[in-house]
Formats: sequence, C-alpha cells, structure tokens
Amino acid sequence: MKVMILGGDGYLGWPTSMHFAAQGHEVLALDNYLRRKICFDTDSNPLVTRPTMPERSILFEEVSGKKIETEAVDLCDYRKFESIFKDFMPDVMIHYAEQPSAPYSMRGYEEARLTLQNNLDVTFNAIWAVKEHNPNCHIVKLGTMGEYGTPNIDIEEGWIDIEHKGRSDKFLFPRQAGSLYHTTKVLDTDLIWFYVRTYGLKVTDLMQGPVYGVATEETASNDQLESFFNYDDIFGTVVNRFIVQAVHGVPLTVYGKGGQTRGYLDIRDTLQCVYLAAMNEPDAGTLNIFNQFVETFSVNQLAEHVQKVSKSLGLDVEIKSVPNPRKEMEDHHYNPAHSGLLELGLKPHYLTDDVMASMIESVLRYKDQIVTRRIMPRVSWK
Ligand code: USQ
Repeated sequence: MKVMILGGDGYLGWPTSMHFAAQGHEVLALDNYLRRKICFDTDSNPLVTRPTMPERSILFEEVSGKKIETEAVDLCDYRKFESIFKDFMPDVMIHYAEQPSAPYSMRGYEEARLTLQNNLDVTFNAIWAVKEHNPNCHIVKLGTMGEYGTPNIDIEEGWIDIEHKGRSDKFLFPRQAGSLYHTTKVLDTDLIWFYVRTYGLKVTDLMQGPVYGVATEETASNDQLESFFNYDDIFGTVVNRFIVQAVHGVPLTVYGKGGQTRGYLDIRDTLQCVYLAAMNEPDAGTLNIFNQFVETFSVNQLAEHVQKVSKSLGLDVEIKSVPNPRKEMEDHHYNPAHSGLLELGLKPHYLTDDVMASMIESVLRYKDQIVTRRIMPRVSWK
C-alpha cells in the first residue's frame, strides 16, 4: 500500500513510518517539526536528541534495506498538502499531525490558538484532499480516550444507542474533554463524522490512551532510531515521567489524590493497532471507532509499580503528591470498552515488571542528561 503519514517525525509518527516500511509498504512521512520547535521553545527537550527525518531515513535504510520518503512541510498550507497528495496518491493516510500536549494547550492565548488552529486545519485539509482527489483513500485518525473524559457511566467504543420517549437511535458517545488539546480532538471527530456521512469517506478513528516506551522491533539494531523520550511536564506522559524521576532520585509527582485512571498501552501496541486499523478499512460512508489501550491504571498504581521495580534495581524511590495543576476528577468511575482491536487480532504487551525494568535500565544510561527543572509542573489550568 501507499501510506502517507502526517506528523511522521513525532513520538508515534516516526515509529509508525518505520513499521509500515518494514512490512514492505511505500511510506511518505510528512512533518513541519512543530513538536521539536515547541519542545525547544518551552525548555522541554527530550532525554536524547534524535536525528532529523532525512537522517533517520538514511539510518533506517542502512539497517533494514527499506526506504522512507520524507518531506518537511506545513500541512496547514492546503495548496502544498494538495500537491503532495496528488503526486503520491495514498491508499491510506495516517493522521498524527497535531499539537499533542494538553498542558501546552492550556499555557496561554498563543498556545491555545496554535493548538486549535493547527489541529483543526490539518484535519480539515486531510479530509478535503481525500474528498477532492481520492475518496477511496482510508484515513486513519489518531483521536484520544481523553475525548470522552471521565463520565459516571461505562464508556462505549465510540457510539452509544439511546432510547428516548419510546424511540431509539445511535449517536457518537458523549464527549467532554479536560483540556483544549483534547477538545480539538472532539472537534476533529465531529468534522470527520460530518464528511464521512455526507461524502461517503472511509475513516477509522483510534481513541488512544497515554502511551509509554520508545523501543520497537524496528529500533532493535540502532537506538538512534528510537522515538523521543520526553519526561518534562509538557510533553512527557506519566509513565515515562515517573521512570525518569525514579532514575533521577526525585519523588514521583502524583498529581492530587492520584485516583485518576486512564487506559494505557506500550508503544509497540500503538504500532500493532494502527497497522490493524489500516488493514481493515471501513466501507464508504462508515466511521469506525476503536478504543485503543490495553489495560487501565490509576496514577497511584503506576507510581507504586515504578517504586517496586526500581527497588529491585537498587533505586530507592519516594512517591509524593503535588497539588494537581489540572482540572480533572481524582477519584472516579472508569470502565471503557476496548474489544474492537482485540477482535481484529491485537496481541497486547502488558506493563509487566520486566517491561518496566527494561525501560528504567535504558533511562539509566542517560541519567546524566536529565534536567531537574523540567520535572515539576510549570503549567496550571487555574
Ligand atoms: N499525571 C500525574 N503526574 C504527572 C503527570 C501526569 O499524576 O507527573 C496524571 C495526569 O494528571 C493525568 C494522567 O496522569 O490524570 C495522565 O496524564 P498524561 O500527561 O500521561 O496524559 P495526558 O495529558 O492525558 O495526554 C497524553 C498524551 C495525549 C494523549 C493522551 C491520551 O500527551 O497526546 O491524547 O495521553 S488520554 O489521556 O487517554 O486522553
């Protein structure tokens, strides 16, 4: 297949590009390096600097013999997007090209504006290019479990049947996000659903939980191919952050009561899920939605797990609640459905002691590069 990856330099975009190329698909990875720029501007650089897209592509070809085409381009510019789309004519378009940090989107006016504009512009341009030039192209869109928020009922897989005054119908499951970033994904969903039902597009929306890890099958022979490992408060997700904090010898930063529960997955499972989604395209006019995570944990459970495994590696780790910089429920019901991807064949990697230990060991190699001032929360919702 011809696979066009929007956001091909990102935390998930680059591993996805390698994964599809490794399976023999023709891959074009597009990115404007926005994530790298924001990391630099906010003093949130990852633990290890990673090569640029063309450099990564050369390294990947050396180890795999497979080529990934790359291009630095701002996908908010529709004329450029359209011309690349028409030249490449993808069978599948995988859309990661969004500003992905909740804290960044809550930092101030400029950051909120950039998040809203970038995320919706790229989604709209992706839909428009497909609608105009190849409605057969399957769009695989990365949504987020955070679109649903934490309602006091079980979360269904994208849709809900509602009975009202003796009649019934099927609707998108209610969404009520907890940050502007998550809200842009809710807006994406509405935009996509409108174009799917009106113009017969084929879209799969993957509602993903927080991801951990950086190593995948494709990085085994060269760790320069690994993804970004952010541990700062803006781009670092909670598991990656706790591991760095454990290695650095600072208390694990549980926000508030620590009862916040989310659905987590290993980066290797992101690749499996996106691949399975791409291989199972919906019919024209259908929006498939899958909840993409493999197990749920509260923040306290994660902190205790990191503490336990660290101890077995000789690290003495303290857990300390800090005032929650976010506005979110700290103690709530959480029981989301997630059978769709398992039915398609997902074989989960769970967060075992061994997986945790190997992540801690790989961070230990870069212990000297951890920057203390990036650890405590610097952005507040209040
Ligand atoms: N948390 C802590 N301590 C920390 C960091 C986070 O207690 O030091 C808590 C947060 O308050 C939150 C939970 O851990 O309750 C998860 O936070 P996170 O930073 O790992 O994840 P989040 O901001 O929700 O966003 C991440 C990705 C985003 C993706 C989302 C999936 O950055 O792109 O969409 O995970 S989900 O959370 O399911 O919406």
